[in-house]
Amino acid sequence: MASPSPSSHHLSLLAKPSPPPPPQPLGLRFRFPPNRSAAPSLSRPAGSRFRCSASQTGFFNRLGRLIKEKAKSDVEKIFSGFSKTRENLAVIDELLLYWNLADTDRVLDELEEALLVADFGPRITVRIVDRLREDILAGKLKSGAEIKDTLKKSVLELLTTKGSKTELQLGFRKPAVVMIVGVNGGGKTTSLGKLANRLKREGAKVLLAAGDTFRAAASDQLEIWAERTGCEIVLAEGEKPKASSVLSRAVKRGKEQGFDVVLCDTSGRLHTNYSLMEELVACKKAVAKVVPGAPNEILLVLDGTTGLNMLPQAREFNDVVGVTGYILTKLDGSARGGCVVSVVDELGIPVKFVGVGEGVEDLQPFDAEAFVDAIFA
Ligand SMILES: Nc1nc2c(ncn2[C@@H]2O[C@H](COP(=O)(O)OP(=O)(O)OP(=O)(O)O)[C@@H](O)[C@H]2O)c(=O)[nH]1
Ligand SMILES: [Mg+2]
Repeated sequence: MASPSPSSHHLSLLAKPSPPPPPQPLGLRFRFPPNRSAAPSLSRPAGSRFRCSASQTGFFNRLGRLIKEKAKSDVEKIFSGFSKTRENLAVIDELLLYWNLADTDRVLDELEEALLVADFGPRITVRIVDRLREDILAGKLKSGAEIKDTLKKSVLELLTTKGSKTELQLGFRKPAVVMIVGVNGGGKTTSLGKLANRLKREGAKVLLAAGDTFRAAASDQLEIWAERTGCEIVLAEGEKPKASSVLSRAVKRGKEQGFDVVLCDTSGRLHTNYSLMEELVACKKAVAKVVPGAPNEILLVLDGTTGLNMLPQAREFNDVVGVTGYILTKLDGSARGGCVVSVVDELGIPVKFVGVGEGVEDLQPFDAEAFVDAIFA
């Protein structure tokens, strides 16, 4: 994990107006040296080029933060992405508008149902409703508006106590390696492409690795994303290529050619298929051999339309490979946005991105506050 580096130089790069930064000492510059894309030199002593330096730590911290910061300015996008969940939960406003103490049981029953329909899951729903009931009976909440406020606070608390580290953690060694895993058709390749787009836009040099060696069309799909985002790509070679070899080759190239981030696609697999899950462990080991500490992130893609079915997937993938964050996709088409909360609560793993459409811009860094505002508008 990246250790925090001096904050002054980070702050100057966030999207806030600020005076021009003072000249910085060489070791704290953000840009990599101009020769970073130079051809690999095999004679270079191992480790001399990729050792941890303040500039790399700074770059990756900045990248993670910058992307996260953007989430706050993208609230409108998140709002439109969650429109179905919001419509679904709008019934809560109607309920609370005419709330009075004598009506508490009926209102809380209906509120409970609305949360369950939105896939908050039974455990969380009961916890939220019980807390509201206690506060109402204790006389702490005296109006519908106060009840709604406490409801929002409870959801925010659930998200921030267990899944607060929503920034990408890219470590301090070049290249940072991100593996994208998940079941078939969840949106791995699409999310990888969108993520490449974001990272590239922030100035990172990104390499894509076509680690889905299972489906013939998978590398074509990733090649289209490489073209669309202007990123280079490492493809599988030979007959029956092994995913771990492709990823290992990609990370080696990333290391030799000064890439900042290598994004690794993988085949979709059922979390119940033991041998396919083991293949992921092999992939993980293969990249760690090339860059110690890699992969920095293992992002599990979960399809928002599957609702609570995603919970066993999350548990299994986490047990086998250790998931560092979720990407929740297809929340644009789903009225089940509450699953964001249940999946964070279940394993204490943060949601890092949400997919709210099929376009290149439709991957939003997750921001708990914006999310709560979006679903309980
Ligand atoms: N509406 C919507 N569609 C999405 C989103 N993310 C992905 N999709 C669509 O979901 C479908 C599957 O996406 P892929 O990226 O190919 O999924 P995958 O997990 O890589 O699939 P496999 O490699 O076959 O396991 C595609 O049609 C995508 O356009 C999203 O956030 N919203
Ligand atoms: Mg794919």
